[in-house]
Amino acid sequence: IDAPVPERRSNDTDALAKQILEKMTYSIGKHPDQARKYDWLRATTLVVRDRIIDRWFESGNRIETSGGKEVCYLSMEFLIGRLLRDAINNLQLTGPITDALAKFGVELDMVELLEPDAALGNGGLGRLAACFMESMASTGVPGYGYGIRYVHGFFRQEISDGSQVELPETWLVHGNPWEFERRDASYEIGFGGTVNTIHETGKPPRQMWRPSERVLAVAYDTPMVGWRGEQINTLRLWSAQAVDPILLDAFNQGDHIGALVESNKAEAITRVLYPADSHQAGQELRLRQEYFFSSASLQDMIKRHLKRHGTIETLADKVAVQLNDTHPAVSIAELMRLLVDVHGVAWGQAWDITRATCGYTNHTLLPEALEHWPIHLFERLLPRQMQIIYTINAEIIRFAAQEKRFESSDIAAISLIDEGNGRRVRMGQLAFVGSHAVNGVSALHTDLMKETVFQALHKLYPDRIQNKTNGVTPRRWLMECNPELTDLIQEAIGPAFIDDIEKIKDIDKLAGDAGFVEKFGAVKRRKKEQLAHLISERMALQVNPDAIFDIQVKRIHEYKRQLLNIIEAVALYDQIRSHPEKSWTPRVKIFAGKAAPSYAQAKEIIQLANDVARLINSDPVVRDLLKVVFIPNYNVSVAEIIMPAADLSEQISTAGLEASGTGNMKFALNGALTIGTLDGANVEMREHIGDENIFIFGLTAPEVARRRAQAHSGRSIIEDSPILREALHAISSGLFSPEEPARYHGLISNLYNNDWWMICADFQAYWDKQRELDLLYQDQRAWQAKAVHNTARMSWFSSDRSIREYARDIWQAGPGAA
Ligand code: DL6
Repeated sequence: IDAPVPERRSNDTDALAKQILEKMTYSIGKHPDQARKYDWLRATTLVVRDRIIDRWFESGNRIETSGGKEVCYLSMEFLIGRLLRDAINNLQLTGPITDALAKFGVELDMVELLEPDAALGNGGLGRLAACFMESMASTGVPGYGYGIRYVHGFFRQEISDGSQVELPETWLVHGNPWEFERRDASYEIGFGGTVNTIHETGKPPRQMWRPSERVLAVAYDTPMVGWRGEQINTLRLWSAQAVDPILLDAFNQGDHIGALVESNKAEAITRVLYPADSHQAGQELRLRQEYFFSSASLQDMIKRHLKRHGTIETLADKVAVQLNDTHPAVSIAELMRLLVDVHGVAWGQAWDITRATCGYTNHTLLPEALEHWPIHLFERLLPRQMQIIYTINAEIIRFAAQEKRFESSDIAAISLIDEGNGRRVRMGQLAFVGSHAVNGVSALHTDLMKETVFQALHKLYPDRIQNKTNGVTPRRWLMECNPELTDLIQEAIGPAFIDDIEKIKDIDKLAGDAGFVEKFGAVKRRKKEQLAHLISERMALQVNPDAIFDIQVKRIHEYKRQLLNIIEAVALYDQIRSHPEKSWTPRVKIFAGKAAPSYAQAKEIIQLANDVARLINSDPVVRDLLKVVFIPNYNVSVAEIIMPAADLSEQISTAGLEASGTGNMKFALNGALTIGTLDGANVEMREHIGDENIFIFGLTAPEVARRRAQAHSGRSIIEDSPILREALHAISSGLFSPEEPARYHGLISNLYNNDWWMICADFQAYWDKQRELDLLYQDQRAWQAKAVHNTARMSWFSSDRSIREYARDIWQAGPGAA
């Protein structure tokens, strides 16, 4: 249709101010005199949104007319955070919007802080998906993010008497001005029922699934704004609704609750995000969530493809589906079902299309996180998909056994069905065999994939696994969270690095320039003051911005070893008290992160951090030399204040267990030095930053594996190390928990008996590195020079680079693709 296209809105201050006033009046229905702070947020968001929409249409038209390939990124989690600052920054409207709001006496900074965090993810995996959405738009890769519109995102954490308390998160209570409900994009999703074979004359028999239950998936679209607003992609999140909103018969018979049962059951699918990042709960609702969003996304993708290209046969040429971990792995079976049963494609061709279309990213090798579903549950909920999985499995096993002559142990490892564990469907194996490319998220992790969980599959398909090291978007994680550093860099080397982060390398040479290094240190000091202010406001605790800000923020997990860090704090406390005459470098040890509600050991670690903080912070003997802080309710917005304020970034996981890490990248980009193990992306960070600018300690992954195989215990190490022994004794004796002296007995005796996470094994090396850092910090010039090298050499860890690699090697999409 040749409908008129609205003119692009003007971005000058007066036009913006006029439009803000209009939104306040006609969309919000308030006179500026009555407007509350939240109304200003809404009016500003609507004005920014208008400017995005114009460009959104243009991006949509471009992909329609170019006939190019689009990417569908399927992820159960998108940890987006706030969007207003990101959108304003990427549209380069920060100055004009600030001025326009000032005309009403309103500050943009204040307005931005009111926006709730969209916390639709648990941690690394979800935040990576959010960085990838921004980088896809910024690098011109057209595509959709597909996920779930959880009503309640990641829980709000409070600390009460030192322990984590989980409270519901309610990001949608004020409505969400960024999203558009698309009732025209809604699909039926089936569960349960039976599968019948249909015989028609002249045609091969086919399978027909008759689900016993149906729910509706309704799309909500949020624009994802790329840098300079040149490309806007779509994040399409699915909300579940009942096909029949109310059972009128039941209602009319007086069963008012029963009348709503179906509706409640349907809506439950998208009500809450499961709050576990590395543990599979095995619950039916989770499988329903996974299938629900996978099926809706694939149906949507196929519908769009058919509308554009008319035939299903070209699907793999026009669409790339990326499975973000195994959560959407059921997509392999569902895509087969849609192709074979719904679109009449022959099995062999459907399998070729499925494999050519899909790619799978693995984000963890932790055994407890690998998804596998009991067959009886899978079969009951998804009977046709189960049949398809059996058929795929039979073919793969035949190929391995007959063509490749694999032994039975390898066949057992390859099988999509785990026969040893009460019969379960292995989602990792399903994702692997149904994808043309399988990737890990750091070089080390990719090697470990080949050597461990996917060893047999790697032998069967030796070209399938590749590495795509993670990255973070420099817009949010430098420009927006650290405008002071951005300005300083721009002053020194000009603005080119803003468009091309590789150019940030130009500041490397300024590490030898005393004036620049001093200014770099001054920016860090300012960011530390801002964090000190947050700590003072939230926790009524004063910390000294001249101390080393030594920060570990991430999910709480035994393998991430917050416990090692806490034990070091206790040991340091002990040493400061025993040797007050020494010249100690003041330190503030800062922790933040959430524990999965069912993860008892992680919650115990939170409590220990808080107990240790309580005693140390109130001890006048250590004065300003040591403080311990646990900042509650870590989320993306808090991270944006924390990352630029760190002197020292703690990346101390047991080697071989952290797939990549991305916090490590955000910290280093903002000039923090890293103390870390040779784990995940730390390995590659060392290669880029230089061994002399990163502080690596501890056992390597093969050394950890060897010790574990020998049933390593911590006892002899503890007995030989007075510093460690004293620290453990202090914790175990109840020094930090006088109200319950035995509180940490179990935690500490585990270290004596087993030391599974190599805390004792790595303690001395960690302690020594920390003391080396103490000394270095006393030479501010030397420290800040290393900090400059860190910022200068982190450009490779931009998610733009990661996305370009996915686009080139896996998707064959985006600029430069044929
Ligand atoms: O790849 C993103 C992120 C990595 O940086 C972390 O190292 C890894 O722990 C995390 N994995 C998860 C667990 N997911 N699952 N399943 O969040 O992924």
